[in-house]
Amino acid sequence: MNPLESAAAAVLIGNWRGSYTVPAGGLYPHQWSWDSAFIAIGLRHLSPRRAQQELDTILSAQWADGRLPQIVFHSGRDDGYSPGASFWQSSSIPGSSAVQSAGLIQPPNHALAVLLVHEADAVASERRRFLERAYLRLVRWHEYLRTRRGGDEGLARIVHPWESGMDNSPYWDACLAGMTQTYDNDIPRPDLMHASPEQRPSNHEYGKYLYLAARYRDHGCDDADADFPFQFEDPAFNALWARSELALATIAELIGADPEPHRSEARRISTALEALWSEDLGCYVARNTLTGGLEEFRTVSGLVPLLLPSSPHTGDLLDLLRGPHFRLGQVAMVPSHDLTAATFDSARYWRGPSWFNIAWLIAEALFERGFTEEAERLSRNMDEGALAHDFPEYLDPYSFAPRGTRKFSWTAALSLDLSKRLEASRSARVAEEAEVAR
Ligand code: 9WN
Repeated sequence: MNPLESAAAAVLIGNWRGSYTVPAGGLYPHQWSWDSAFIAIGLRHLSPRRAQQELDTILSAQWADGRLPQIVFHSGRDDGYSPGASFWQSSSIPGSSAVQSAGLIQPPNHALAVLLVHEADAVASERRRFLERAYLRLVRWHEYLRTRRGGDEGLARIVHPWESGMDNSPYWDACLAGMTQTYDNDIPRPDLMHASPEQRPSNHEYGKYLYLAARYRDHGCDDADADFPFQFEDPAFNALWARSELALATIAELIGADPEPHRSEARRISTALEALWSEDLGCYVARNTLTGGLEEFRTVSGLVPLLLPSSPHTGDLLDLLRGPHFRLGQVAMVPSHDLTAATFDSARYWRGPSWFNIAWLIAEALFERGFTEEAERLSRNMDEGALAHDFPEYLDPYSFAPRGTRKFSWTAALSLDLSKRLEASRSARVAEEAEVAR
C-alpha cells in the first residue's frame, strides 16, 4: 500500500461501526444512504466482505414501499446530530424499517456500488449470494422512485434539498425564498461544533429544511401531499438513477434474470432527462415541478449526466467542464458551482467548493469516454488533496484549502479507489512497454 492507501484505510477502519461506516465520527455519526454506496466502492479494496456488509446493511433498512432512507439511526439515539431519531420517530410510521431512520431519501447510486463490490471478489460474492439478495432490494428501490416519485416527464422528484445530496445548491434558492413557512421551534445546529458556520448552510436555510422535513414526517412520509412546497427534478439524481438501471441490467444478467427491462428503463430516464436541458446555459439544470420552471444555474449536478453513455450532450458537457465555468485541470477537482456566477462561494458547502464524490463520478465518466489523461490528472489531483489535508469533506477550488470536517469516509474510500486504478494503469503501461521492447 502507498501512503495514501494506508492513510485512507486508517480512516475507513476508524469510521467502521461493526456493520456500516459513519461518514465522519463527529459531524455525521449515523449511516447515510448515498455515502454508504460511495464508501463501499473504496472498502472493496480493503475487504470485499466488509463492502458487501456495508451495502447489505443500508439495503436492509428499506421501507415496505421500497424507499432507502437518507439516514439510518442504528443506535436509536440522536448522538449529537439534528434532525435525529427523536425528530423522525420513524417507528410510529407504518411501513418504516425495523431500525430507526429518516423518512427522506438520497440519490440512487446503490446499484452501481453493488456491481463494483461484486466484481472485487466475484467468488465470495457468489458464495454469499450477495447479488441475488441485493437485486431484489434494488428493484424495489427503483420501483419506489418510478411509482411514488415519478412525475409527468418520467423523472423522479425530490421533496427536500437533502434528497439531492447537494443541500444548499443555488437551484433551491428561489423556492426556499418564496416559502413563507419556516420551522417554529428552536433550530438546533450541532453541526456547527464540527465545521465553521461560513462553510455550512445558513440558519435561514435550516429553518426551511426543518419545516419541510417536519411536514413530510407529519404527513406519514407518504408522498401524497400534492401541495408540498418543495418538488424538484434534479439532473444528478436522475442521471444516477439511469446509470444504476444500467448496472442493474448487468446484475440481472449475472444472476440469470432478464436485463432488458432495466436497459429500457435506463433509456426511458435518459430520454426524459432532456426536459432538464438548458439551451442557454449548455447544461442540465433542475426543474421546479410545481411551477414548471427551470432553475438556470450551472452546478455540478448538471454535469453528472456525463455518466450516461447515450447522452446527446456529451460534447457540450465536456466543453463546459473544461471552459471558464468549471476550469477542469486548473482548479481543485471540479467546483460544485459555476466559478463565474454571482452565487459562487468558494467556502460554503455546495455553492462552490469541490467535493470528492463528484470528482470521482466525473473521473469515471472521463475514463469511460476514453479521456484517460484528463481522468488520471483529475484522479491525482483528488488523491493529493485527500492525503495532504487528512481526507477533508471538500476543498476550496482556488486555494485548495480543506473545508468542512476531516477524516471524511467517502473522501478516503474514493481516493483509495482511484489510487488503485492509477496503479493498475501504471502496471498495464509497464507491461505494455516490456512487451514492445521484447
Ligand atoms: C444532510 C453525509 C451527508 C451527505 C450529503 C451532505 C451532508 C447532511 C448534512 O452530509 O448532508 O443529509 O447534515 O448536512 O450534503 O451529501 O450525504 O455525509
